[in-house]
Amino acid sequence: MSTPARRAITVTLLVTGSPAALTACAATASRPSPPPPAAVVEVRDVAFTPRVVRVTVGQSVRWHFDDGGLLHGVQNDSGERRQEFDSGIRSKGTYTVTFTTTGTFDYHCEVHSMMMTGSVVVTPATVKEQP
Ligand SMILES: [Cu+2]
Repeated sequence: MSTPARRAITVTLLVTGSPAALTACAATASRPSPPPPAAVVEVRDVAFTPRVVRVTVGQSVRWHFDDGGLLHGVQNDSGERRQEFDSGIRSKGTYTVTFTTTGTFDYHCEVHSMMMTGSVVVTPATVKEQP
């Protein structure tokens, strides 16, 4: 049973890969904290707010579930295979996705698929200047 130990080593190498992460680890000596999300979507009042968010490739979107105990989810629409995501059904907490490819990614709440929909628009990290 060497798998857990090997996994721990892999995680450590990833964390210490960046000087900033190394500093953070030395200061807190706890779990690494990911960079802040570029956009936050509130899951409240049986809606996603804002309904459309825009980020660039490599940035992340965080959904914050806070609807008085109502169960919701964040699931990418079927047919989209380039960036799949699924928060599961939940009533609180956060769910974060880092988008690694450009495009418009439509999603819905599995519980209220007719009422709760949203989109993440991912644009290139560097926009070419027009000639
Ligand atoms: Cu819902």
